[in-house]
Parts: sequence; C-alpha cells; structure tokens
Amino acid sequence: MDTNISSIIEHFGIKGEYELFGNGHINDTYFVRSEPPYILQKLNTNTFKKPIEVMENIKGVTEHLRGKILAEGGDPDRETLNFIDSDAGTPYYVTENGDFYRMYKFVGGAHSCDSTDDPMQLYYAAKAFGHFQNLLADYPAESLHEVIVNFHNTKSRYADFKKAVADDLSGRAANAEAEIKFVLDREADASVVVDDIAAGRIPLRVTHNDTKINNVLLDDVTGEGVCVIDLDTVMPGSLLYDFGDALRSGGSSGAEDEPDLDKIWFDASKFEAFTKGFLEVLPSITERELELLPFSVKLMTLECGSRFLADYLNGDTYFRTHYPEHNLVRARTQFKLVADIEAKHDELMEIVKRVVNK
Ligand code: ADP
Ligand code: GN1
Ligand code: MG
Repeated sequence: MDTNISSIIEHFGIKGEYELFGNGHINDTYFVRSEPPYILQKLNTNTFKKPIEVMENIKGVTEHLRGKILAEGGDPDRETLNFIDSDAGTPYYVTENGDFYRMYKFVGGAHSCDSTDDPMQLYYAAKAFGHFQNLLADYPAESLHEVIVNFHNTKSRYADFKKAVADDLSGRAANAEAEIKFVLDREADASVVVDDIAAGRIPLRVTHNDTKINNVLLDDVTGEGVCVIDLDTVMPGSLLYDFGDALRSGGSSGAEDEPDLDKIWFDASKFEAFTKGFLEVLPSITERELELLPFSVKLMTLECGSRFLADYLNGDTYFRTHYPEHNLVRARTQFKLVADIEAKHDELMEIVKRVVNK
C-alpha cells in the first residue's frame, strides 16, 4: 500500500484502505473503504492548470444545486457531489510537491456504465443530464472560470489538430494517414455551432461539457439517474455539447476503444431513448437547437476522435492510455461512428420530429 495515499486520506480526517476506481481518462480516482465510504481524487494538473479555479467552479455549482435539490424535496447528499474539507481548511489538499487531491462523499447504491445495451439507461441518463442543465439555468455564468480555454471550440480544436499533424512529435503520422484525412475532410463542420453561438442563433447556457455516459450515476434498483458527476468542466457552453457527447458514448454499439470496427455502429434506438428523456425535461430548447441535435452527435464524436488522434500524434500526453496504439484505436472507433451518424442523419432527424410531436 502506498503510504503517501494513506496519509493524504488522513489529511481529510478519514482512515481506510483504498483502491483505484473507475475508468476516467484524466484524474486518478480511488475508492476509500471506510464507513461511510469516500472517493479520493488526484486532480490532473497537467489538464487543469489552475486547480483552485476548478474547485471554485465546482463548489459554487454544487452549492447552487444543493439549494435547488432541497427545494425540490430531494437528497443533496446523494443527488450532487459533496466535498470534504482537508485539515488545511480547504476542500482540497495540496502536497509538498504540488499534487492536488480532493475527497467526495461516495454516492452509494448507484453505478455508472462505460457503455450500455439498454436504451432505458439512456433515457434515465438523459433525464439526469437535462435536469442538471435546468437546475443551472439561473446560475451566474459570468462567475465561472474558463478552466480549459476553448474546450469545445471546434474551430480551435481543428487548429490544434492541424498543428499536431504538422509537428508529428511522435513520428506516427505515417501510421494514420487515412484517419488524418478523415478529419481534414470534415473541417467545414467545425464552424456550425461555434458560428451560430457567435451570431446569437444558439444560446449560451451553463453546461456540463463532459457528459460521457459514465459521468452519471444510475440507481442500482430503479435504474433512474441519481447524480451527475465529474463537474470539472462545467462552464458556459451549448446544450448541443452535452447532448452530442452523451450520445457519442451512450449511442455507440460498443466500447469507446473497441478495436473490432465491425462491432461499432450508431444505435438509433439509443438516440431515440436519450432524445425522449432529454426533451421531456428540457422544454426550453430552441428550434435551432432541435434542428442540430443529430448533427451535434456527429460533431462531438468527430471532435473527440480528432482529440484522440492529435494525442496519438503528440505522443500520448493528454489521455490516459493502456497500450501504445490506444489513442489511435479510440480515434478509429469515433470515426466509424461519425461515418454511421452521417449515413443515418435523416433517420435521426425523423426521430427528433417524432419525439417533439408526441
Ligand atoms: P474522471 O474525470 O477521471 O473521469 P470521474 O470524476 O468521472 O473522473 O470519476 C471516475 C469514476 O469514479 C466515475 O465514472 C464513477 O464511476 C466513480 N465516481 C466518481 N465520483 C463518485 C462518487 N462521488 N460516488 C460514486 N462513484 C463516483
Ligand atoms: C475525458 O475525464 P473523462 O474521462 O470523463 C475528457 C473528455 C473526453 C473523454 C473521452 C477534461 O473525460 O473531454 O470526451 O475523456 N475530459 C477532459 O472519453 O478532457
Ligand atoms: Mg469521468
């Protein structure tokens, strides 16, 4: 056992064994086996250069959510994240060498899914993400720090991608010519949402921005959404980012890093279930947002695939990888989905119309 982690746990006034937990790509997450149990996380300060700003955002947002959940008669200890203060008097603990840790209450009786075969899980996840956005509709957006600048600015993501190709820091570009072309061929897509936001055709909202399907906890008994987690990237953004990213992961037939592309396609029945749940709780959606729902899934999948591919070309410095070609495999899976979403665009639009008119 790493005595360092044990002593960090004690700085939060807790004693207990710990084990690595979850499948996040950014932070190191530990389950702390105490009574009650906790989640300890080492925040990735390579990704989040200003960790105190991340914590200020999350503290503000979770306090706001707590008030709303209480007003609805819910249980804020289960329905939002709750931090434990360290002996430094802050909701985090920084070690001598600058490592940044935080502790949450563990949300029990619930689970997250990395991918799912059950459209009902998508329905419940959608209601949870939509509800989360509703509860933050009156949150003062200007008080949020932009903790990762241009996080979903797809134009600036394109510029980053082109730079990764040009620099080819890992010398791997020759292994990925077809994948690089796939991204470059779709550059026009990058402007659609960004330009609409700039022109005021799409409203800026307070959004989660990382609605991967494993970032919502579902109740073990009822299957319903309990708690939206992983709040590091809550910032002003578009509802389309949250819708699109949830279906990028949740609408796939398989895992994000499934190497057998014959097993990967975009599942329209999952799209329908998610759209139903999302629109049931989000009546404030605009006509333009509705029109772009299918496109947003393609856009977020393309963005994510291009980020995986850029990281492969940069030498795997951003996402946690488990083997050398992992980011390339993840990118290929995303591009298989993009191609399938393109082919199914009209079918998906019909689903949106059907759900709206029900
Ligand atoms: P990352 O940013 O690395 O994705 P997350 O905050 O999403 O980290 O945590 C990783 C995983 O840990 C989640 O997918 C979830 O399964 C689990 N988890 C995180 N926080 C909690 C919590 N408060 N209660 C229960 N499980 C949690
Ligand atoms: C990362 O932290 P995690 O694993 O939930 C990433 C997302 C990507 C996702 C791809 C802060 O999410 O943007 O969509 O991996 N988070 C950050 O799986 O970059
Ligand atoms: Mg996560």
